[in-house]
Amino acid sequence: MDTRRALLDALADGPVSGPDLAGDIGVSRAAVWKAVESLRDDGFAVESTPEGYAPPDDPSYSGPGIAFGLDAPYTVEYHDALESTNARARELAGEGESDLAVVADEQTGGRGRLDREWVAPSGGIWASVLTRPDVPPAHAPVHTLAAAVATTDACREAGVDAHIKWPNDVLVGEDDGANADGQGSRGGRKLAGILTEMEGEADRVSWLVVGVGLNANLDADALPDGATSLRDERGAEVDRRRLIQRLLERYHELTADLDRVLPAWRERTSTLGRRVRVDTPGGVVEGEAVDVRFPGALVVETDDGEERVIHAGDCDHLRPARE
Ligand code: BT5
Repeated sequence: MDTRRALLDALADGPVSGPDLAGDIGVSRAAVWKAVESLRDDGFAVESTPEGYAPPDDPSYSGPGIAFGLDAPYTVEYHDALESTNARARELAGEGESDLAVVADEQTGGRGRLDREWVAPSGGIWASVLTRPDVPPAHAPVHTLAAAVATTDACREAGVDAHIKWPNDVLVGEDDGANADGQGSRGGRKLAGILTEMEGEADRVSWLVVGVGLNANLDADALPDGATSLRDERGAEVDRRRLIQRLLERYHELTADLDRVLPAWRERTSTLGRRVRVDTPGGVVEGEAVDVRFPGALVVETDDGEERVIHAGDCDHLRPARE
């Protein structure tokens, strides 16, 4: 694995001959050749040119393709199909791994929050990042918010005007409040969702898995009602490799400096300032969403002027109160 990584780094600077590679990396020429073959087997089509080995012009959406040029310290484990990238990342956490992104082209048993089903056919971006941040377990939710910001930014760079609905849905489109029947609206069409899982010790997170499901090159028709995809919104395919690289880089940047997360989240949300109804484990809370507070709680001002701080729940955007 290390030789492969070193090879990917060396190839980023242009064609290199086998002997030069062996010298630079400090392995035998046979080991270089083996690593080249192994990258090719994994879908990274290393070319043989007169000047030496060269990277493919347009690397595929694959493990080495995503790792190539990635400006974030994650190892990438790629699967064509997997039950759930979160489940796989949890398994790897149990084996002591860290700083790793599990990516699948298709998930056969993707999960949302509260064990809800997450539909994840081939063509989406289904990824889970495993880290071991040195923070208390209670601070874990800020990582979920960081992932929502990272996902939103990657979508915006791809030309889709995404926004965040508390806590971590990434949506597109008009947020026009309740339907005629008084039910809350989803606040737009759902482009992405995030599922965070962790194990904590008394004062420190042991491992943290943040799973992002982003509908990239999919037909909304193949997804649950209320969902949309980047391809449907832009009318053109997205480059999934670049998109996930941006997402991982942004997530790494934000989680390296957690103070930046909340301000960035506030700038990208459509929830603050709205009338909301939040279904929490302790009952329904209705009022105006006035702020988000570390590590990710929603502050709601109810009609009787009470301030409620909500740590978890499903949030609906409502029509403004009677004039
Ligand atoms: C979420 O749950 O939004 C979190 C989804 C996290 C999925 C990622 S994919 C990579 C990683 N591996 C996993 O197994 N999971 C993570 P929640 O807020 O509970 O929303 C779930 C609801 O969204 C479902 O009940 C459906 O109504 C809807 N839904 C399911 N699949 C969808 C899709 N592809 N796009 C939009 N909405 C979907």
